[in-house]
Amino acid sequence: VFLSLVGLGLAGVVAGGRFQGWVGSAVAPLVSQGGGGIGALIPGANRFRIYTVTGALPAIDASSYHLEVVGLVERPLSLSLEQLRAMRATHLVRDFQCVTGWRVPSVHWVGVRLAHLLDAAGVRPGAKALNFVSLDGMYTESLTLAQAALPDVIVAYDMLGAPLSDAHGGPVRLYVAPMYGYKSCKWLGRVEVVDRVEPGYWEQNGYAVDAWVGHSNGLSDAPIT
Ligand SMILES: Nc1nc2c(c(=O)[nH]1)N[C@H]1C(S)=C(S)[C@@H](COP(=O)(O)O)O[C@H]1N2
Ligand SMILES: [Mo]
Repeated sequence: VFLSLVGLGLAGVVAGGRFQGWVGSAVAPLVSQGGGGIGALIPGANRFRIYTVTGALPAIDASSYHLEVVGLVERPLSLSLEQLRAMRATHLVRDFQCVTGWRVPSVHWVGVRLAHLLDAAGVRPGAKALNFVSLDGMYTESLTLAQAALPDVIVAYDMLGAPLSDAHGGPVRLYVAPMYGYKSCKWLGRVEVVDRVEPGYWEQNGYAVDAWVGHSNGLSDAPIT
């Protein structure tokens, strides 16, 4: 299982890579960032690997940013960062796990529950799922409406005690706490309410659409790093 996941990952990165030198960085992450604690002293442990399938890190202007919530809704939303920050905040502290095995313990996130945004927009009859579209122009993700209603699925604007950095998908990314990292779409620009699940970027490259940590992608609950 491990080898096939690695194979899939590399194939996906190569297929998504457009820039010279990017293939070389597929095995090593683009950047590693300290998650704090003892792991910060051990190379490769307790660190985020910064991922981007385009080979570039978008820098999105927070002052003109808007999150669109569109599709099968009564009231399409276009929310500035200020408006998002004015909504009721949800704080989460969870381990962050990539399906390839790295894990960062006890990461603090702040954002707005996706369920809250969907209530504000008013989901129309016939809606079944959500598409998440990244402002990087390439990455997409999906959730069923039932998954999106979970209390630990948020549209995040703070992470690690600070506004989300460009590298981590700022100013706003999705954070799906109960699922592997690939569900947590960075540089989130648009949420589309749709009538069926459309598999996202990595799901078209072989990963499970239902990405529950410990119960998907052939993995068990045991720590893998
Ligand atoms: N837009 C975008 N979102 C993305 C990715 C990506 O390449 N592009 N990678 C995903 C994967 S596989 C993981 S594990 C996490 C990594 O988050 P980080 O780059 O903040 O460490 O982002 C997810 N969201
Ligand atoms: Mo990942």
